[in-house]
Amino acid sequence: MTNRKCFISGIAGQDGSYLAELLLASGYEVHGIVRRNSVSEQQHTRLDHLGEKVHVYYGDLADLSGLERLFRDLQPAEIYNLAGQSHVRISYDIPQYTVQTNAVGVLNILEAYRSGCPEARFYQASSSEMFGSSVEADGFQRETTPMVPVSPYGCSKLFGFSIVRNYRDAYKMHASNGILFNHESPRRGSNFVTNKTIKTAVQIKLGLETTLELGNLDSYRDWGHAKDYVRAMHLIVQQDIPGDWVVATGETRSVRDMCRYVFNSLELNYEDHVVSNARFLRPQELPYLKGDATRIMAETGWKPEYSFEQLMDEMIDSWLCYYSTSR
Ligand code: NAP
Ligand code: F7E
Repeated sequence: MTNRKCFISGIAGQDGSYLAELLLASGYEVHGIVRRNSVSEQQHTRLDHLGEKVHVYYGDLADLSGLERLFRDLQPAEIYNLAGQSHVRISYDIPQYTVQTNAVGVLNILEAYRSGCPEARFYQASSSEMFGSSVEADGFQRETTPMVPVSPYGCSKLFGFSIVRNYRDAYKMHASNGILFNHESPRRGSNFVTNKTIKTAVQIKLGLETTLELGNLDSYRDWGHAKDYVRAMHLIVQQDIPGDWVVATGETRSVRDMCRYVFNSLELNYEDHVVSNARFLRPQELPYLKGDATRIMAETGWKPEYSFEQLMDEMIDSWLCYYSTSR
């Protein structure tokens, strides 16, 4: 491919920042959009280390004309739509906003792609949350598992997923979905359960905090490392035939197991510190996720390089380092 120009929406998010690093290292010219924030210093914190190597513009999935102009001018070869309101519980507080971004926003970016650079390849950040309460008899979710979402977030992502399939089939566009299970890293927002737990456990260890307030400890998640998952995104876009692929580790653990591991690693007992706060419960919970990534492994050779323990240890070390240098 001669055109090595790529475009990432959500470039300043957890996944966007790792994907930008991966694509820069692979020789791409990397472009992306960030939303305007009144505190401009908060705009690119996850991108600061990349300096001028990435080309960043103001943009929003709600702003169709801005996306159209960008795609017409840039003519990217690959488009990664990672922008989204990504917090499931918060999607209950702001359901309409969530749908505007995660559903109508996908339609907007697809339309800009269709009119401005239809020869490009497109990746959509779809989610295991779309499966909702569905589990196969063998305990896994895979590409063929029915999707019965149980949150405004899951419902909005299911629209995004479906409209990408529709545009692929109707207009013969190279548009694919990655159905990604939970993935974490030191760059994860600290209101997701792994990073919240790890940050507070480190604060407890250092005497800065005494308790960790959580919601449901008995849901199960399939947690991988964001660095492994952005590799999968790139591989998906390189496939000759577009499609939909599950990306997961195939292992599942409860939130309680995750807490036990984190507190034990810091020589603490989670039962002495974790308390329940109904504020963090969801009106409807997705109880169990375990993904079968057989298809992507067979067709692209992808496999995760990080174990659950390595992921947790990296996140713990990151917070220990943060507090040792900031005190
Ligand atoms: P993240 O850290 O929350 O990043 C999302 C990015 O999207 C942020 O930079 C955010 O900007 C931007 N954004 C939000 N609304 C936007 C809008 N209307 N227009 C333009 N940009 C907007 O999430 P992530 O973990 O990197 O996830 C990336 C994508 O994958 C999301 O779509 C998420 O729903 C999906 N996903 C994530 C997981 C996971 O476990 N991480 C699993 C499956 C799917 P601000 O910083 O300004 O808010
Ligand atoms: O919750 C439970 C909570 O918010 C995981 C997003 O990246 O993955 C993510 O969505 C579990 C849930 O992630 C707290 O009830 C308990 O069962 O870390 P989370 P999520 O909802 O699974 C999917 C695949 C995405 O696509 C999303 O973008 O942990 N839990 N206590 C809690 N969760 C939070 N956030 N906070 C608590 O205090």
